[in-house]
Amino acid sequence: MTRRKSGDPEIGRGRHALVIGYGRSGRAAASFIKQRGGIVRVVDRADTPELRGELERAGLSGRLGGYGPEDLNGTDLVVVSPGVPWDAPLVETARQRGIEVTSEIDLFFRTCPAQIAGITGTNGKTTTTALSAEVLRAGGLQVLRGGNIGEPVLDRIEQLRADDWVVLELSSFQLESIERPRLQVGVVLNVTPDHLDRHKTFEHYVELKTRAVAFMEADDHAVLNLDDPACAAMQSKTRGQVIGFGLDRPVANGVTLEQGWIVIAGAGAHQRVLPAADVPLPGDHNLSNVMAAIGVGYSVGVEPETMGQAVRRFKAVEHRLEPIGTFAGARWYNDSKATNPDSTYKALAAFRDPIVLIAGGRNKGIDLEPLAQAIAARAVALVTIGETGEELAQRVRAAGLHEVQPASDLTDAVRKAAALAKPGTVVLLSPAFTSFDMFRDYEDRGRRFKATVVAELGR
Ligand code: UMA
Repeated sequence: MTRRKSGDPEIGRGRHALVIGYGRSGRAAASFIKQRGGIVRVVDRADTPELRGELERAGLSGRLGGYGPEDLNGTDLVVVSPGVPWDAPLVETARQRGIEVTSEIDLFFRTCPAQIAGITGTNGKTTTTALSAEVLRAGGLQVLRGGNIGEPVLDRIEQLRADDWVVLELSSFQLESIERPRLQVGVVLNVTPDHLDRHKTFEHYVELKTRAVAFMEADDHAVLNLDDPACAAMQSKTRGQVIGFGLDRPVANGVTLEQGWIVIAGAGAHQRVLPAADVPLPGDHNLSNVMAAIGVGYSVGVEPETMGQAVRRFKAVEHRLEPIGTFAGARWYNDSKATNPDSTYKALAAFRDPIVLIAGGRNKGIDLEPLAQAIAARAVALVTIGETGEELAQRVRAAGLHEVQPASDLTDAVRKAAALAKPGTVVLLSPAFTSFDMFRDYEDRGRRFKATVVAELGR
């Protein structure tokens, strides 16, 4: 595997930067540029006491509560947060004025001295990122984990050495904003319709995901899910060596299932990694995530047995089919990270017991009908929340499930679900929509759900 060229030490130095959006990513970018002697101004559409406090503590000037073209005066670098559309009016105006436009993650790619394994896909990114980091660590490598997983990386770049590995979760928003996202190992887990409010068409969304493998050289590795047609098609879009993985088909070079074992299939013998039954996470989708992480370890040369041990030790990630506890004989799960229908389908398929589902939120331009059909086919009852709640409830009833109750808030949802649950039932919050109608983000939704369940039922 070729080393990356050492990053550009001049990036950020002496620049007059405008950071748009002062969340986790914006804060990391601002601190990086400031440390390098750049001048940073911040703008954010929100204006809250917390944001004001953060800016003050960081010693930065800025404008809160909105922004416009006048904020570009005196600026020669615009840093766009992932949540800000890449074609937002202010960003477009900056381009028209010839101002360089970048992002925290783009600056990271331009500066990073270490090798990067990037994980993208519609669902399973966070679990696979966490798993891949553990697999590489078990192999004795020094690993920095971060990206869309909620851990910015640019402000930690000074820790990195050339032999280290960075394991990055990459969203489509981030991939769109990186000028040259060359990955030494690039994983694409699956691509199903998501974020269409922002990327407009599914084709464009697939194109953005393809960027994870499109910039590779011959000694890089593209780890691709051959069960997924959009990922399988990426084999012809990369110069990297393809490591395939799949549950449903034989894989010539990569990771597959044989007689109940996850195995590495190569040119020579097949090597056993661990029995599928030993994977400590529920559902076939998690088996697929584990195979992808093993593909990452295989690309880098970690021994199969070491990878097997790392997988066995792995604990569920917060908000992804996370067990909360058993109350009155029903098992409760927090799957707040399910912000699209596809991840709710996976959650519904992960259990054999009857499911009382709690779902609903803000729609990102997705057709509700297939979701309603899937819920009616698999759940024994549905409690709806959020903006899509009423419409989802109606459609699920029309699809043939009669035990459907819209809830007015989260506490009401927990009470209604508890009343519907019998011993042996799984009660699952897997919303299928974003959280922004009722919560700060999906983490806020998941934490409040867990707290409400414990407060209501844990006595
Ligand atoms: N803001 C504006 N204008 C806008 C949008 C947002 O000013 O048009 C402001 C908000 O008021 C807020 C700030 O920008 O103060 C938030 O910025 P952000 O939305 O980019 O969020 P960050 O806290 O910087 O977190 C981002 C990622 N967020 C998004 O992509 C929406 C985080 O992914 C990521 O973990 C973090 O950087 C570190 O890399 C979260 C996410 O929801 C988990 N990702 C999406 C997903 O997984 O579906 C892609």
